[in-house]
Amino acid sequence: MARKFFVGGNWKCNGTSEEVKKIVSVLNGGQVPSPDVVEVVVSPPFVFLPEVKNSLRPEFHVAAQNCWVKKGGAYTGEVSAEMLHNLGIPWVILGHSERRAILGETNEFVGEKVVYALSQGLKVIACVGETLEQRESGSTMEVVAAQTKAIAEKIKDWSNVVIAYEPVWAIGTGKVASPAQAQEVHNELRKWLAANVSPEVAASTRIIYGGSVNGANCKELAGQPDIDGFLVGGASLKPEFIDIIKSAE
Ligand code: G2H
Repeated sequence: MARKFFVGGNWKCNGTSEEVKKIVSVLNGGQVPSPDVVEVVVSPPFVFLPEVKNSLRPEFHVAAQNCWVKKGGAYTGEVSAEMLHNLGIPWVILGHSERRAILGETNEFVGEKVVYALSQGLKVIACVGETLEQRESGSTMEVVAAQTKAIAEKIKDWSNVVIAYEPVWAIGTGKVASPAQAQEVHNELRKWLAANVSPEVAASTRIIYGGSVNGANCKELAGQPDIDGFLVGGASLKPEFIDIIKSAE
């Protein structure tokens, strides 16, 4: 089954309203492949979501960078999946390694968040990935499989899930995984899905790569058979994000 190329821009905790306007204007003015070829989703901080959603070209969509694990209520500082759905925000990024590492989000907690967000009608970009220490000790696939299993054992329908493989050692470090390194994990992950979920889900689920993707390295990564797109951090704040979207062709 053909998997449509997916390019996500994770703005993380960056931007002022002036900067946001500039980024949106670059995105709106960029010549990019048609939405039949590439799905583009940008993820500003919560406070800018409505503004970006309302000013962005209609074929690009927005994602939140997180949401609460269950129904809203007395959870100070949190934003619920229902609120995002109510505002017409279609996507949410869950399980980013910065949240796993800094805020202590466990595999189980991320799995619960994915289930709840899907149940509220959101589509999910679920992040997985190993640390340098885990890679060097040879446990990359074990770590990635455990992170994916915590989601897989709780959901049945994968049609609204994109998996983002983001090796922690490549995030924001300028040290991108080589196309062969990324392809190897994407392929293993797809085999894991085939064996543990179903061959259909393995064939149809998009597995995108994240970690120091930029305008110069995206084309070769995009050429790998199991790399179905990117989750881009730093470079998604710059005009080169347009070149990354173009790597879909
Ligand atoms: C990985 C990525 C975006 P960057 O976190 O999710 O960020 O491209 O800056 O490494």
